[in-house]
Amino acid sequence: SPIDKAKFVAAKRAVDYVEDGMKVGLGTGSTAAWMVKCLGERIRDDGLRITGVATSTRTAELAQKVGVPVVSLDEAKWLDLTIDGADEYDHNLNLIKGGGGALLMEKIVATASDELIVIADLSKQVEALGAFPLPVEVIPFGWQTTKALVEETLVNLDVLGRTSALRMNGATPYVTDEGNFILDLHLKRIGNPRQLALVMNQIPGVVENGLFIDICDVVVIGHGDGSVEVRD
Ligand code: DER
Repeated sequence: SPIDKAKFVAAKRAVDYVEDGMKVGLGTGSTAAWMVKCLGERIRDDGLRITGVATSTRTAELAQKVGVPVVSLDEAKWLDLTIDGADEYDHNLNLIKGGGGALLMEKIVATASDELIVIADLSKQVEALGAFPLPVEVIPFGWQTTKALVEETLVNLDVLGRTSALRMNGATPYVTDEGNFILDLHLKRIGNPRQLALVMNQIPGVVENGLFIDICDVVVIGHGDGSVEVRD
């Protein structure tokens, strides 16, 4: 499909930034999966030598499968580059991430990197963040209280919508790799993403949110016709 082609060409172009000897953060999601596969090919075909740090167990499993060596973040300590997808990016390269449920490890790994390259198709580009529900990771203890506090906090902030929903996995709550729950916030439009990102993480019970502010350095945009655009 054109979207799949767009994701693939963005992923392939981003892998050009990877140099021998680098420590690379491996993102999560369908676009990042293409990137991991392309890395595996360069390791096999060009003898590229890199060390990967995964942002989810499913990315770690894929990396294993395609021959990308993976170590823990503690072992790597600091990374040269992280390549990851996004659910939305705006003109300031601020992001909403977490559609794939990996936002906590993704933000830790991205922040532990000299550079974050986001790979995306054009459908992720927005004038303002917030059409995509904002994922907020919360600990399971007292999550309904946390949810109420989150919604109460939204009343005083520059957002259009104010409802949140517990992310489910069938009939039970979705559980992240770190054993937490996710609330998806239906905000429609976020007027001040920087403020919202700061306020969200002050609420007791909230572990992390999917707003990536001043973290992304480059967005590589793939198109269905195979062309690629780099924005930094
Ligand atoms: O969950 C995430 O943050 C993923 O990167 C997600 O936002 C992008 O997933 P996709 O590449 O499958 O659209």
